[in-house]
Amino acid sequence: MKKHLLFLGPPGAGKGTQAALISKANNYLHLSTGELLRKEIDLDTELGKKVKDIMNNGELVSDQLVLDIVKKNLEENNKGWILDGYPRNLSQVNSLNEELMLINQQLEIVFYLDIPDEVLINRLLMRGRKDDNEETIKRRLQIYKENTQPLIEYYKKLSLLEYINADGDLKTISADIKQKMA
Ligand code: B4P
Repeated sequence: MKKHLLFLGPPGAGKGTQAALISKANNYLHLSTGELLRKEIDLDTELGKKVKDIMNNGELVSDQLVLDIVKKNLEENNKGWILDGYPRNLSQVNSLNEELMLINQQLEIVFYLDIPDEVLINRLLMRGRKDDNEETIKRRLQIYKENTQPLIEYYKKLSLLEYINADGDLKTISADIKQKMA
């Protein structure tokens, strides 16, 4: 069973949903940069104050800031892990590569959760989080296409990419992921 996984895909593809299911079933660390940042906002910490408006506008927070969060969590962890929502651009890929070299671990599979734009827009509007309004979703999608989508080609070239059709029911999608992890 592969232990070092990354979930890649547009906002609303279900990265967080599937990463939570798979990490719970395997007792892996679920490292969601979005979730950790939202926690800081809820607790109204200095960090939370810094990122609140950026996140509510659908922009990416600074690479250094998310790197600090990722490093701390990976270095304190002694089990398998799933990176959810990180890396989101090529600079974050380079930082992650350096960190993995430092802790002597390797990424084993990158799951690319693919879903049509209209399905994810509807999902996010139904959820209705602070950053789930029509204008912010459009901005998040644009940022995804400009910054994150190139990572698909990058990981494909490294033969790490596994394609997942994320337009379906939860169970079918997790079964597909589990089968590809084996
Ligand atoms: P994230 O928290 O990563 O959220 P996301 O990409 O919007 O959603 P995800 O794909 O995880 O969807 P989910 O499972 O929740 O990012 C939020 C913000 O944080 C970013 O915009 C950015 O500002 C900041 N950020 C995070 N990481 C960063 C980084 N590395 N660098 C810089 N900034 C960063 O699913 C969405 C909805 O669909 C849910 O309601 C769910 O219940 C539903 N759903 C899931 N699967 C379904 C299915 N199969 N069928 C029907 N509904 C489904």
